[in-house]
Amino acid sequence: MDGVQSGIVHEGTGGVYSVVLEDGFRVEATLRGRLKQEQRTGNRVVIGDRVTVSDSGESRTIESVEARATELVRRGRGRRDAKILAANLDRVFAVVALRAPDATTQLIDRILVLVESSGMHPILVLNKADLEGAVEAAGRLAAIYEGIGYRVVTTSTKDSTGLAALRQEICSGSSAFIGPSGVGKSSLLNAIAPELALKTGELSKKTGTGRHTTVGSRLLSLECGGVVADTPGFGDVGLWDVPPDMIAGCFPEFAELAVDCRFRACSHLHEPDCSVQTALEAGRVHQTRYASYESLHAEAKEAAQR
Ligand SMILES: Nc1nc2c(ncn2[C@@H]2O[C@H](COP(=O)(O)OP(=O)(O)OP(=O)(O)O)[C@@H](O)[C@H]2O)c(=O)[nH]1
Ligand SMILES: [Mg+2]
Ligand SMILES: [Zn+2]
Repeated sequence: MDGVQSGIVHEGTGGVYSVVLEDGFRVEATLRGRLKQEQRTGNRVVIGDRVTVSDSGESRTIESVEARATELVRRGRGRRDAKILAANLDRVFAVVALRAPDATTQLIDRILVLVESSGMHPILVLNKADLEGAVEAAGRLAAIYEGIGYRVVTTSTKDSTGLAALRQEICSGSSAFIGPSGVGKSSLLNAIAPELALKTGELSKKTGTGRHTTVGSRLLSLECGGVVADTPGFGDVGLWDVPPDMIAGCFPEFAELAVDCRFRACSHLHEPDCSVQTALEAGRVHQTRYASYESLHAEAKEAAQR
């Protein structure tokens, strides 16, 4: 059976890629030599990539990779560490837990910036709304983030809060769930689409954090339509190699104000006539957001000097 078909990469481990072809069949394929070369230079084939696959009858080979519409990038320490988590996503859900482990605005801002630095606007999911004190925390956080323009969905896999709203959003196009370990990313996907039967894990008794139950990102086909990536929780959400002057652009409410700063390249840290600082003093920019900006900017600057 000869011929070339296009498809989407759903999984890739140890040099073997699982590709769902246009006709719905799932096949395993390896990379054409030329692509392997690119792989080594960092331009890796990732989940969500649209590829063409040839079939020799005995084996299947990925022949080409289409240009990506979007790339979700997690930058590491040093530019070479930049890791593309997924390609061609329509939307990203930044998932945190209101309790166990408690989300802080610092953590949320870091995750939002990670997605914004890839040019996408995440949807914020506040999970574990059933736990004590969680509803109050959800109200506080929703006020901040909805005020900036983010869509916020409060959920619980235990009492089904928000699941219908979430289901509606992931049943078309392609989505990814990202966030720390133990916040309930896999549990949420199981609650929305029980056919997935994903592995979920208890929290560590000692630290109250997740145990990194999900290993490796996979794109999953949902019965309701749409594909979704369940990703491993990241423990350390710091030190991405985003150029320092790109950080302000990852805070949508700053970008809007920045046009009125006296200097075009204003860092919003110490310049005179800075409209972000003016808005901060007037209470129109949240102190927690500004604090996150300061620390992420400092981190990015430090990383750039290394
Ligand atoms: N109380 C409560 N617990 C939840 C909720 N959702 C998930 N959990 C619990 O949180 C723990 C971690 O859930 P997982 O779904 O494995 O978390 P994860 O984000 O996929 O974690 P990693 O795969 O390690 O990144 C499990 O013990 C779940 O039962 C929720 O809405 N409420
Ligand atoms: Mg998981
Ligand atoms: Zn400014």
